[in-house]
Amino acid sequence: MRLVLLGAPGSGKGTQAARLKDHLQVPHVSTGDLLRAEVAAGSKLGLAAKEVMARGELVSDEILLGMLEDRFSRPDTRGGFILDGYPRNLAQAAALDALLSRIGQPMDYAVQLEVPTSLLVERIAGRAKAEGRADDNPESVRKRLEVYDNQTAPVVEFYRQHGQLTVVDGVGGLDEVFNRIIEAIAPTADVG
Ligand code: B4P
Repeated sequence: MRLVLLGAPGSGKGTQAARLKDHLQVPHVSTGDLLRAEVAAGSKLGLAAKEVMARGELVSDEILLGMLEDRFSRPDTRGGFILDGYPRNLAQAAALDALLSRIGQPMDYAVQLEVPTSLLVERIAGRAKAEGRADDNPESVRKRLEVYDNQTAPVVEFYRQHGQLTVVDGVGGLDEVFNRIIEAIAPTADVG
């Protein structure tokens, strides 16, 4: 199963990807997590990404594609994956499509988690208190939501046009949303 989770910041992509990974027995590939690991390690890439992320802006497409190619070259993704955080603009969507065709692993599903903005802000504020992530402050959150509307929302149309999109209501408890996703991908959920 090859699945990409789409949705605004705070829509539950990372949260649901962690659960789907256990259920579908495929790795969770989160570009946010990969970038935060680079920042924590103090690598050259991490140094380049740190300030950009803290401001709530997008890290360069070039860095992201290189990181993703590297991740997909590891054997654990051969049986499928759950991608979270990528693509975030149309150029990334096209690059991903080309990469997956090249490695013979076309996407099965793009799942869009729909959550109203007021709830997104509330959830991220909750995480800010619990985890203190550098980009969860009000100014960066405002920027992240703006970037989502301007650059990432068109990606949803990209997958709709490719016949891969399924929209899921992301409002509700963690299990409730999880069960909706499983139902939406049910026809191939046992493919592995
Ligand atoms: P990400 O790490 O992808 O962060 P995010 O979009 O904010 O979503 P996340 O997955 O963490 O949160 P979730 O919705 O699960 O990106 C961070 C930054 O990295 C970007 O701003 C950018 O700078 C950079 N970046 C990453 N990918 C990039 C790319 N492709 N190109 C360029 N730059 C890139 O959860 C949020 C909160 O809601 C959590 O506290 C969770 O517990 C809570 N929650 C989730 N589901 C809930 C539910 N059903 N009910 C109640 N609370 C819930």
